[in-house]
Amino acid sequence: MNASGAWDSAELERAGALALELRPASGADARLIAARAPGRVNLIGEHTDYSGLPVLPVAIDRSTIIVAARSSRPEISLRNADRAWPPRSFRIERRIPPYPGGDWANYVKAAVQGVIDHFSARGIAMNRLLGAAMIVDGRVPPSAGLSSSAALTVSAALAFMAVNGLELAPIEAASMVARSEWYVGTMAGGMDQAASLLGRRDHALLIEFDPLRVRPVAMPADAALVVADSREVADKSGKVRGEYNRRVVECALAARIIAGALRLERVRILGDVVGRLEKWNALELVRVLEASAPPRLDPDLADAARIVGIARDRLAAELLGTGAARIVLDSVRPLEILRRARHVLGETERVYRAVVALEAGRLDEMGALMNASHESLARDFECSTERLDRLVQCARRGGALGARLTGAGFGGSILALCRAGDAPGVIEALDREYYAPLGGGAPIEWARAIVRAGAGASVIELAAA
Ligand code: ADP
Ligand code: NG1
Repeated sequence: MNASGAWDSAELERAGALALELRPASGADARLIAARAPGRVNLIGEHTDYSGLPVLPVAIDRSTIIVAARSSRPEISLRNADRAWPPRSFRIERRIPPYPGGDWANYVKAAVQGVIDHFSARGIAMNRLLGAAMIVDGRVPPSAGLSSSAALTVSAALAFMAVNGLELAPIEAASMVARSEWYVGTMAGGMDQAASLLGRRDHALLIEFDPLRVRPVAMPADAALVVADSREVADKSGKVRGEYNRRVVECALAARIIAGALRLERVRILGDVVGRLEKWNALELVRVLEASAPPRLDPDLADAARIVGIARDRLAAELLGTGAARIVLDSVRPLEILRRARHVLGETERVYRAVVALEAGRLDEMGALMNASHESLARDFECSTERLDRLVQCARRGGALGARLTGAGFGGSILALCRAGDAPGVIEALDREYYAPLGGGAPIEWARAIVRAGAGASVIELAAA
């Protein structure tokens, strides 16, 4: 993963500045490690990853950088270039207790815990680990649907592994980090970490799961991607977590309803259903199930916990403890749940059609698929908001070929696909029709910007000063 070519000159400068801040604390000539991990936007394939179904994201030219100095003490001491995130320090031990929910350093703890679990499960002794002083500089806007959390977790995992001389192929690291983010309480799929680790310049990534695999798909040269922030915070370590986790559970229950109706065995997630029913058109399947009104299913929380494979008490805490969403798992309505499945199964078809459209350079078709994705997320998955819908409409009116929410939704950002020459006009339309009426002055440059497909995460060693 020592690919210094993945670093642009601005990132190397940022690493140099962080090194200057870190060195006095860590000894004048300490050899330092620098890890960078990008955020991502998702072209299509939303809320499919945790059902084991495909996604088509793009790693973006916005990254988080961590510079680390080894220390013989088994402790991670953390500072952040943005003083809004307070310093933290924690002991490296077999079971690292989390900070209270919402603490930024939990993502670093998640990464360290993930590395320890991964290597111990493979018989590598983890009792003599080195600690590190780390400083973080994140330029992926947080809680905007661009995976700042994955950029932080991936860069922390890479830095911690490098400090300890541990190596993993990027694809293995992606599986490891994906699972380790469950530590913060979000039952996420593996899209963000895979995109961050496996990103390729000028390419989107078709990512499939179980087992994780990736195929780069070239972005047509005349395509431009505009990201626009709704200014509605979608904080998954906070209030959005309950809604997100509820969708994960609903999709697992949908798989079970479908399996029951079709007498399929060994079905855990919707991906298992798709795998077994190749002859079915997925949307046709949902239509049949709707028409035949499957029997009412009243799973209790223990049942749901077993289906998604985590302890009942933890599920209860994650789903019910947030207060934001009243999760009523004992009165699940199968038809509502089937709408979630309709989105996921339809979205799966759209992902594969999108790959064909991109490879053929058919941007109009790609735009139409993105529009259909948004409609399905809004209507069936109920994760859009009035603001996201409005932003999507503005982008389309401004000349985008297609626009949709990107990331988990419930706020956050949208992504618009445009012909390169039309992107400035789309941004102008967003400023005029969306940001100006919101008030609060002109939007900051990053609130709406053209993003480019960039390289995946990597680690370099910084020369001693
Ligand atoms: P996203 O879609 O951006 O991943 P999340 O809500 O899942 O949104 O994660 C955002 C959280 O990640 C922040 O609240 C914070 O805890 C953490 N985070 C992200 N970037 C940084 C950073 N540069 N410094 C500190 N914490 C960060
Ligand atoms: P964002 O909103 O970027 O954090 C989340 C999940 C993804 C995926 C999408 C929806 C996390 C860390 N990531 O992305 O795995 O499920 O929502 O497609 O929660």
